[in-house]
Amino acid sequence: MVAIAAQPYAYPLPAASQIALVIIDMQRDFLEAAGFGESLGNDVSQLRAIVPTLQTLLAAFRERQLTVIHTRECHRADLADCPPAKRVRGNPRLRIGDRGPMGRILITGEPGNAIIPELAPLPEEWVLEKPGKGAFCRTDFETQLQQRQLTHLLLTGVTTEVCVQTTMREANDRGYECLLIEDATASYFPEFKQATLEMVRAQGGIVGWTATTADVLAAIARYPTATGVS
Ligand code: C5J
Repeated sequence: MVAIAAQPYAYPLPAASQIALVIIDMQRDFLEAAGFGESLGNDVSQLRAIVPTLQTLLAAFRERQLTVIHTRECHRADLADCPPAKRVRGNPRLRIGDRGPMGRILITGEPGNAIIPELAPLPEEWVLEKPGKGAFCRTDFETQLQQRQLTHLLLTGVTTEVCVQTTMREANDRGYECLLIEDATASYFPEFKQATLEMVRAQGGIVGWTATTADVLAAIARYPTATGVS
């Protein structure tokens, strides 16, 4: 069996056509000053540490022509897809839809809503816009996964305990085999990241698996590259 060395036990690798790297919300709004993350009072510099790791994963997936899915948390300009509860909760400096230095906060098409340049999607890559924390909430994500016959999702991105964990739980409930890449996800709260890793792999993998980038790269090296040479 070809597998990724993972916790709580080895994660069996499917056919190359069935696996996807899911990069959640690596947007300027969460990683740069004056975006949504900072408006909530967070130290956004903490999230940058995973960028080189994600670049390595992205290159390995692209080299093998494996599916890459980028997500963006965003809303329509008229906020029709933003529940009032989401907009009014708390006491942020700038609310969703307010104008900040990077354009309107968390609004699709605004400069701050873009994925950071280091991880910019290729024109042919799948970019899922999602109004919720989870990628399945009010999107066609499940339909698209089914149409493409994807069954195994390797999750990365930010923030671990919010959009990443919500998406992983939604996917797990729908029957997808999910693995969270430990050093390719980050939180504004390191202790929340650690707790998430432990809770997803507890009880025999109740939400899924976790593994390091090194172990993922070692395993996917079994898939042929576009040129046939690894
Ligand atoms: C948050 C996210 N934290 N992408 N969004 O509001 O995790």
